[in-house]
Amino acid sequence: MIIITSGKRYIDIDAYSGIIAYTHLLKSLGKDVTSISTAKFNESICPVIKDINLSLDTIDKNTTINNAEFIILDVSSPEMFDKIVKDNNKIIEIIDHHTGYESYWKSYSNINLEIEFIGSVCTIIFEKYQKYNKLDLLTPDICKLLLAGILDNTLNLKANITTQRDIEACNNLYKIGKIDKSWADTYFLSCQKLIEKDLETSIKNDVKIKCKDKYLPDVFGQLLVLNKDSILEKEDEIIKIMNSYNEPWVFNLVCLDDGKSYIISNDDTTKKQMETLFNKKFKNNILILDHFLLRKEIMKKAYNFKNSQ
Ligand SMILES: [Mn+2]
Repeated sequence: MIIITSGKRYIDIDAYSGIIAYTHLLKSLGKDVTSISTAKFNESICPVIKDINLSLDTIDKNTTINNAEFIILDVSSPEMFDKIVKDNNKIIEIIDHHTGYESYWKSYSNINLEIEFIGSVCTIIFEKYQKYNKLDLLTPDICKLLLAGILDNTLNLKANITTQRDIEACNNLYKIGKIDKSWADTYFLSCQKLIEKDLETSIKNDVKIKCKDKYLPDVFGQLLVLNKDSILEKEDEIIKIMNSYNEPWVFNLVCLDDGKSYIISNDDTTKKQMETLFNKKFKNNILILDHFLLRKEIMKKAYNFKNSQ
């Protein structure tokens, strides 16, 4: 049996949808495959997504994890893998768009490695449907899942990381699923409502820890919202939640409707790092980027910056 899974602490819509859609595809190719995650779902897996009648499989007594082989999506740093992955030699495939671990996996000839700096893993999964000539298997529900993964991870196709492949995948998915383009707003609004309902859980389900050695503090939070106003009103609450990690932290509030990132920090060293990195000044605890950046883009920028010093 093959288990398709992702990260251990939380998964987002890119991983969630990618796992479901890839499982569906490989099953149609006759493989014995199941989708399992023991991680929490972050706020990108919102009510609009949960209303879709597709989900991951559950572990039951018939699930034989010990003999399984693994496919891992949307993560390639081994310490971040779902806890059910205990042996790298059982991994047969890794598909990710976070860079940094390409050379680590080179010595594992058992692994089909696909790491590309592209907008979304869901784009790669969509392309696999094309490659295997299985586009007829893309039901409107699967199209919606893949669309949400791409739209979320590319900031509605406006993030710098967005490639032509992401755009084409979205256009195809809208068309194949007969989905109106206004569905993107329906999706993002559902995420925003979930965040507003429980800010603390939303933040904690999307915090990256151990960003060290990358010219960044150890704790890096991020939220993606349609509109920032109701969130920035709660700046004090965000600071309190981030302070609970007892480490220097930085927080990236990505706002879709004005296209900006609001970088929040209350620590002098971190503020100086961010000011150097972006050549911009904090005003109190907030530094505003004129064009939004995703955390993975900021991490890459910080990593390159550090190595150029
Ligand atoms: Mn992703």
